[in-house]
Amino acid sequence: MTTSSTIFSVSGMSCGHCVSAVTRAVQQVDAGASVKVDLDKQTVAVTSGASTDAVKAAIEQAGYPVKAFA
Ligand SMILES: [Cu+2]
Repeated sequence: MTTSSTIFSVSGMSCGHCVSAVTRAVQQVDAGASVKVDLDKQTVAVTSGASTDAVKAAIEQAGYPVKAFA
């Protein structure tokens, strides 16, 4: 499986609960995903074999709108 790294700009993350909610959501798509949340920058850096669209959908379903990704 090829992995790629994507940085998502995500709205509404404010505390450790948000960090674990977003991390859990991404890891439901890919249990082996690396997820790094930066609350100051409001970004989520994901290294995963799952598609960008699938990860974006998972973050949004957890309740955090994705504004952009690159
Ligand atoms: Cu929170």
